[in-house]
Amino acid sequence: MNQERPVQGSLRKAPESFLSRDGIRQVVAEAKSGRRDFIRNAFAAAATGAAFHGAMAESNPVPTEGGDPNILNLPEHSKGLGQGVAPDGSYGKPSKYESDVQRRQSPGLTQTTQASVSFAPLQSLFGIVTPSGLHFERHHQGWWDIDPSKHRFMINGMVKSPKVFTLDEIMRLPAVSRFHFIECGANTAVEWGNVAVPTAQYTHGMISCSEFTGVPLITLLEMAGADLKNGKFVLAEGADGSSMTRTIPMSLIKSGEVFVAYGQNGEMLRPEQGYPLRLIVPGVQGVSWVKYLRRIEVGDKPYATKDEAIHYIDLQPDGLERQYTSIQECKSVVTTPSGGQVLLDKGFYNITGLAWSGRGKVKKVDVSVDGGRNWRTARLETPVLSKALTRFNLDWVWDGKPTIVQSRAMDETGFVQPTYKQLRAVRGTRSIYHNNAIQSWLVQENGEVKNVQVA
Ligand SMILES: Nc1nc2c(c(=O)[nH]1)N[C@H]1C(S)=C(S)[C@@H](COP(=O)(O)O)O[C@H]1N2
Ligand SMILES: [Mo]
Repeated sequence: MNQERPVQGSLRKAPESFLSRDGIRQVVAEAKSGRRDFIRNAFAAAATGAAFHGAMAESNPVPTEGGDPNILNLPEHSKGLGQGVAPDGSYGKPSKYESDVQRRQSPGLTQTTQASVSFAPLQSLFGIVTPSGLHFERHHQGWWDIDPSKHRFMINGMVKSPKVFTLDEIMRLPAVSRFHFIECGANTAVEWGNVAVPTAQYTHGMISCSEFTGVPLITLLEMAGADLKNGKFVLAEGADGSSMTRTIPMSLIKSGEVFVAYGQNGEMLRPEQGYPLRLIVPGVQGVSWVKYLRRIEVGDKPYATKDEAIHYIDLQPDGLERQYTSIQECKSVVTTPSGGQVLLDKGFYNITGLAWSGRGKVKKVDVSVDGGRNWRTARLETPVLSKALTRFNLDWVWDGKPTIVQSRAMDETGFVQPTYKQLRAVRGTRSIYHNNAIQSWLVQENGEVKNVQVA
């Protein structure tokens, strides 16, 4: 009896091979030939009295006589000497067996010579922190690795004395470290038009969550003697060629939430994320988190820059545009099971996913496994932090029949994530930004999971 367990990792990885029809067929065929043995083994185990309860018994790996070589034979790594420490001066990397967990460009977007968006592999991640090397990227004019010794940060406008800081000067100041998500306003944009990109990476992968470290902007403004009474807005400007300039309301800065970060997950920011300085604007869409931050100007009105007047506006059903829509509303997505993954058999599965809100903490996540007719409340894993990703989990026994899996988040303000029907009733169909509708994954009878839209 062949005891090889096929397609390990099919649940969480949604490998790229799954994106082609042939790839999916091959994987499913392999899975099925494995599944027959698997079911036979389960029966054998039951007959010999192996103790498993209820649905768990059906889907748990069950060792039997006949023998899995991977348990019977002592592997090389249990017999010999392992490798020494990593080469001196080296930086650690993931296992080679995880090499398909990568940022990727979306098949739903036009491919350009200099790609400007890469998506984080949400379906392969655990917990709430995005590993820095898998953080999504959005560059309007390419990224740079800027020499920190030459980088300068200036505060001017309605201030007593304009001030220029070096990185060292900023790093001497009182620091904060906080976990926050950053979501591009265009995350999930292609789904407005009912373009079904295949995986959670492409539907929702323009979000990431890190522990950022830096100095509250209010501290720096006070040092420059900013007019905090008449100064109602600031302009944040980046040092790359995109002339990225965004208006941030002073109210957010006075709350102490906005900070100038140099740290990301315990080390310096990655170049792709704005090394050596970026603005952190919790809850607000990614575009306002200006990277390569070089200037803050204090002013008394919004600046209506190109990235506020022409881009990042939403065309409404009445023909008018919404402007300055900056908060990322409450949203969630199931990451397993999700598009491109394959369930190998009916039985027990841990449903897991991510929820977030730009207005505070996630209060509750409900999950439906019948296309939205019935909902069960998922477990929120701690920590549940304000304006950070929140992980949810829920027990599920799949009966092997086609079904639709969805999640619906609610935040501490009582806002409930809308269905597509509810969202389109308000926003129409011609928006690009701020799609926070409920995502639906169709689990087919053969175990393949597909992206579908439910009205
Ligand atoms: N200087 C600068 N800041 C920028 C951008 C940019 O192109 N240049 N892109 C913005 C956009 S649209 C988003 S969504 C986020 C992306 O951040 P990330 O690349 O770290 O994921 O950065 C924002 N800040
Ligand atoms: Mo963005």
